[in-house]
Amino acid sequence: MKEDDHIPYTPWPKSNIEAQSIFVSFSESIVTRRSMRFYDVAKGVDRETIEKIIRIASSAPSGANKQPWHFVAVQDPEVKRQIREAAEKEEKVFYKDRAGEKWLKDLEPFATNWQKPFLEEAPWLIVVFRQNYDIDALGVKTKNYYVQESVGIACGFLIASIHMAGLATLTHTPSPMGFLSKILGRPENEKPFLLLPVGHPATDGTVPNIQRKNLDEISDFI
Ligand code: IYR
Repeated sequence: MKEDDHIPYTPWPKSNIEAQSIFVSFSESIVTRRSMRFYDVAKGVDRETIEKIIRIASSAPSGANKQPWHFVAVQDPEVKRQIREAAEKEEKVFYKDRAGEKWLKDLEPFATNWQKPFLEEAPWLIVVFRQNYDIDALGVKTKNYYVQESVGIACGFLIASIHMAGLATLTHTPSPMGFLSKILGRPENEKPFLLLPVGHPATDGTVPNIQRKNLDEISDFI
Protein backbone atom coordinates (compact mmCIF):
# COMPACT_ATOMS: atom_id res chain seq x y z
CA MET A 1 0.00 0.00 0.00
CA LYS A 2 1.41 3.39 -1.02
CA GLU A 3 1.31 6.32 1.36
CA ASP A 4 -1.20 8.15 -0.84
CA ASP A 5 -3.45 5.11 -1.31
CA HIS A 6 -6.28 6.50 0.77
CA ILE A 7 -9.99 6.37 -0.03
CA PRO A 8 -12.90 8.50 1.19
CA TYR A 9 -14.47 7.42 4.48
CA THR A 10 -18.22 7.02 4.43
CA PRO A 11 -19.74 7.51 7.90
CA TRP A 12 -22.23 4.74 8.61
CA PRO A 13 -25.37 6.54 9.79
CA LYS A 14 -27.56 7.86 7.05
CA SER A 15 -28.71 10.54 9.48
CA ASN A 16 -28.18 11.77 13.04
CA ILE A 17 -31.66 10.53 13.96
CA GLU A 18 -30.76 7.03 12.81
CA ALA A 19 -27.47 7.11 14.75
CA GLN A 20 -29.21 8.32 17.89
CA SER A 21 -31.86 5.61 17.87
CA ILE A 22 -29.35 2.84 17.17
CA PHE A 23 -27.07 4.21 19.92
CA VAL A 24 -29.98 4.20 22.40
CA SER A 25 -30.81 0.54 21.58
CA PHE A 26 -27.15 -0.44 21.71
CA SER A 27 -26.48 1.25 25.04
CA GLU A 28 -29.64 -0.20 26.64
CA SER A 29 -28.72 -3.69 25.46
CA ILE A 30 -24.96 -3.84 25.95
CA VAL A 31 -25.12 -2.92 29.65
CA THR A 32 -27.30 -5.98 30.29
CA ARG A 33 -24.49 -8.31 29.19
CA ARG A 34 -23.39 -10.78 31.84
CA SER A 35 -20.90 -13.62 31.82
CA MET A 36 -22.98 -16.79 31.60
CA ARG A 37 -21.95 -20.21 32.88
CA PHE A 38 -25.20 -22.03 32.10
CA TYR A 39 -26.35 -22.80 28.57
CA ASP A 40 -29.50 -24.21 27.01
CA VAL A 41 -28.37 -27.59 25.68
CA ALA A 42 -31.56 -27.92 23.63
CA LYS A 43 -31.03 -24.68 21.66
CA GLY A 44 -28.42 -24.64 18.93
CA VAL A 45 -26.85 -21.69 17.13
CA ASP A 46 -26.36 -21.82 13.37
CA ARG A 47 -22.92 -21.59 11.85
CA GLU A 48 -23.88 -18.50 9.87
CA THR A 49 -24.41 -16.51 13.08
CA ILE A 50 -21.00 -17.59 14.41
CA GLU A 51 -19.42 -16.60 11.09
CA LYS A 52 -21.01 -13.14 11.32
CA ILE A 53 -19.79 -12.73 14.90
CA ILE A 54 -16.22 -13.64 13.91
CA ARG A 55 -16.41 -11.23 10.95
CA ILE A 56 -17.39 -8.43 13.32
CA ALA A 57 -14.53 -9.31 15.69
CA SER A 58 -12.07 -9.25 12.80
CA SER A 59 -13.13 -5.71 11.89
CA ALA A 60 -11.41 -4.45 15.07
CA PRO A 61 -8.42 -2.14 14.78
CA SER A 62 -4.99 -3.75 15.07
CA GLY A 63 -1.35 -2.65 15.12
CA ALA A 64 -0.34 -1.78 11.51
CA ASN A 65 -3.51 -3.63 10.44
CA LYS A 66 -1.73 -6.96 10.91
CA GLN A 67 -4.93 -8.56 12.24
CA PRO A 68 -2.86 -10.85 14.46
CA TRP A 69 -5.66 -13.21 15.42
CA HIS A 70 -7.18 -16.54 14.53
CA PHE A 71 -10.57 -17.81 15.65
CA VAL A 72 -11.39 -21.51 15.90
CA ALA A 73 -15.12 -22.23 16.22
CA VAL A 74 -15.71 -25.66 17.70
CA GLN A 75 -19.04 -27.45 17.39
CA ASP A 76 -17.79 -31.05 17.26
CA PRO A 77 -18.89 -32.76 20.52
CA GLU A 78 -15.76 -34.92 20.69
CA VAL A 79 -13.44 -31.90 20.38
CA LYS A 80 -15.50 -30.03 22.98
CA ARG A 81 -15.19 -33.06 25.28
CA GLN A 82 -11.41 -33.10 24.87
CA ILE A 83 -11.22 -29.36 25.60
CA ARG A 84 -13.36 -29.75 28.72
CA GLU A 85 -11.27 -32.65 29.97
CA ALA A 86 -7.98 -30.78 29.44
CA ALA A 87 -9.34 -27.50 30.89
CA GLU A 88 -10.67 -29.25 34.00
CA LYS A 89 -7.31 -30.92 34.53
CA GLU A 90 -5.62 -27.46 34.64
CA GLU A 91 -8.42 -25.91 36.67
CA LYS A 92 -8.16 -28.66 39.32
CA VAL A 93 -4.52 -27.65 39.88
CA PHE A 94 -5.47 -23.94 39.78
CA TYR A 95 -8.11 -24.25 42.49
CA LYS A 96 -6.00 -26.62 44.60
CA ASP A 97 -2.55 -24.99 44.36
CA ARG A 98 -2.00 -22.22 41.85
CA ALA A 99 -4.65 -19.66 42.86
CA GLY A 100 -3.71 -19.14 46.49
CA GLU A 101 -5.91 -17.96 49.35
CA LYS A 102 -6.51 -14.34 48.29
CA TRP A 103 -7.47 -15.21 44.71
CA LEU A 104 -9.86 -17.93 45.89
CA LYS A 105 -11.42 -15.42 48.32
CA ASP A 106 -11.89 -12.92 45.45
CA LEU A 107 -13.57 -15.65 43.39
CA GLU A 108 -16.05 -16.64 46.12
CA PRO A 109 -18.91 -14.37 44.89
CA PHE A 110 -18.76 -16.15 41.53
CA ALA A 111 -19.09 -19.65 43.00
CA THR A 112 -16.71 -21.05 40.40
CA ASN A 113 -14.79 -24.28 40.79
CA TRP A 114 -12.69 -26.63 38.65
CA GLN A 115 -15.72 -28.11 36.93
CA LYS A 116 -16.50 -26.61 33.51
CA PRO A 117 -19.64 -28.31 32.13
CA PHE A 118 -20.34 -25.24 29.96
CA LEU A 119 -17.46 -26.34 27.73
CA GLU A 120 -19.69 -29.19 26.55
CA GLU A 121 -23.14 -27.70 27.13
CA ALA A 122 -22.66 -24.61 24.96
CA PRO A 123 -23.31 -25.43 21.28
CA TRP A 124 -20.12 -23.61 20.24
CA LEU A 125 -16.75 -22.78 21.68
CA ILE A 126 -14.81 -19.94 20.08
CA VAL A 127 -11.10 -20.19 20.79
CA VAL A 128 -9.17 -17.00 20.07
CA PHE A 129 -5.47 -17.27 19.26
CA ARG A 130 -3.02 -14.37 19.11
CA GLN A 131 -0.34 -14.44 16.43
CA ASN A 132 2.88 -13.20 18.01
CA TYR A 133 4.48 -13.11 14.58
CA ASP A 134 3.61 -14.16 11.04
CA ILE A 135 5.46 -16.30 8.54
CA ASP A 136 5.64 -14.81 5.03
CA ALA A 137 5.47 -16.70 1.73
CA LEU A 138 9.26 -17.33 1.90
CA GLY A 139 9.00 -18.81 5.39
CA VAL A 140 10.54 -15.72 7.05
CA LYS A 141 9.21 -14.48 10.40
CA THR A 142 7.53 -11.06 10.15
CA LYS A 143 6.64 -8.77 13.04
CA ASN A 144 3.21 -8.10 14.48
CA TYR A 145 2.64 -5.09 16.73
CA TYR A 146 0.63 -4.49 19.90
CA VAL A 147 -0.63 -8.05 19.70
CA GLN A 148 -2.18 -8.18 23.18
CA GLU A 149 -3.96 -4.87 22.69
CA SER A 150 -5.18 -5.77 19.19
CA VAL A 151 -6.52 -9.19 20.15
CA GLY A 152 -8.03 -7.79 23.36
CA ILE A 153 -9.95 -5.21 21.32
CA ALA A 154 -11.08 -7.89 18.83
CA CYS A 155 -12.35 -9.95 21.77
CA GLY A 156 -14.33 -6.92 22.97
CA PHE A 157 -15.97 -6.71 19.55
CA LEU A 158 -16.56 -10.48 19.67
CA ILE A 159 -18.22 -10.40 23.10
CA ALA A 160 -20.34 -7.37 22.19
CA SER A 161 -21.56 -8.98 18.97
CA ILE A 162 -22.35 -12.30 20.70
CA HIS A 163 -24.50 -10.32 23.13
CA MET A 164 -26.16 -8.22 20.42
CA ALA A 165 -27.00 -11.45 18.54
CA GLY A 166 -29.11 -12.42 21.58
CA LEU A 167 -26.61 -15.03 22.75
CA ALA A 168 -24.50 -15.44 25.85
CA THR A 169 -20.82 -16.06 26.48
CA LEU A 170 -18.15 -16.17 29.15
CA THR A 171 -14.48 -15.20 28.97
CA HIS A 172 -12.96 -18.42 30.20
CA THR A 173 -9.21 -18.42 30.77
CA PRO A 174 -8.03 -21.79 32.03
CA SER A 175 -4.38 -21.36 32.78
CA PRO A 176 -2.09 -22.49 31.23
CA MET A 177 -3.96 -22.85 27.93
CA GLY A 178 -1.32 -24.68 25.90
CA PHE A 179 -3.64 -27.69 25.55
CA LEU A 180 -5.80 -25.66 23.14
CA SER A 181 -2.94 -25.35 20.63
CA LYS A 182 -2.40 -29.10 20.78
CA ILE A 183 -6.05 -30.18 20.53
CA LEU A 184 -6.79 -27.68 17.74
CA GLY A 185 -3.49 -28.22 15.90
CA ARG A 186 -2.49 -24.56 15.81
CA PRO A 187 0.94 -23.46 14.54
CA GLU A 188 3.90 -22.36 16.68
CA ASN A 189 3.41 -18.60 16.02
CA GLU A 190 -0.02 -18.68 17.67
CA LYS A 191 -0.81 -18.73 21.36
CA PRO A 192 -4.26 -19.27 22.92
CA PHE A 193 -5.75 -15.98 24.16
CA LEU A 194 -9.32 -16.66 25.26
CA LEU A 195 -11.84 -19.49 25.28
CA LEU A 196 -15.49 -18.49 24.91
CA PRO A 197 -18.50 -20.79 25.12
CA VAL A 198 -21.32 -19.39 22.98
CA GLY A 199 -24.99 -20.31 23.14
CA HIS A 200 -28.42 -19.41 24.41
CA PRO A 201 -28.47 -18.95 28.16
CA ALA A 202 -30.26 -21.70 30.12
CA THR A 203 -33.77 -20.56 31.06
CA ASP A 204 -32.93 -21.12 34.75
CA GLY A 205 -29.39 -19.73 34.39
CA THR A 206 -28.29 -17.40 37.19
CA VAL A 207 -25.52 -14.81 37.44
CA PRO A 208 -23.70 -13.42 40.48
CA ASN A 209 -25.28 -10.38 42.12
CA ILE A 210 -22.47 -7.93 41.48
CA GLN A 211 -22.47 -4.20 40.76
CA ARG A 212 -20.57 -2.04 38.34
CA LYS A 213 -18.57 0.94 39.51
CA ASN A 214 -20.15 4.38 39.14
CA LEU A 215 -19.08 6.73 36.36
CA ASP A 216 -17.32 9.04 38.84
CA GLU A 217 -15.24 6.13 40.16
CA ILE A 218 -14.01 5.12 36.73
CA SER A 219 -13.59 8.45 35.00
CA ASP A 220 -12.55 12.07 35.21
CA PHE A 221 -13.66 14.83 32.91
CA ILE A 222 -11.18 17.68 32.75
N1 IYR B 1 -9.84 -19.46 35.38
C1 IYR B 1 -10.55 -19.96 36.53
C2 IYR B 1 -10.55 -18.99 37.67
C3 IYR B 1 -11.20 -17.70 37.48
C4 IYR B 1 -10.43 -16.56 37.51
C5 IYR B 1 -11.00 -15.33 37.40
I1 IYR B 1 -9.87 -13.64 37.58
C6 IYR B 1 -12.39 -15.21 37.22
O1 IYR B 1 -12.95 -13.95 37.10
C7 IYR B 1 -13.17 -16.34 37.19
C8 IYR B 1 -12.55 -17.58 37.30
C9 IYR B 1 -11.99 -20.38 36.14
O2 IYR B 1 -12.39 -20.14 35.02
O3 IYR B 1 -12.68 -20.95 36.98
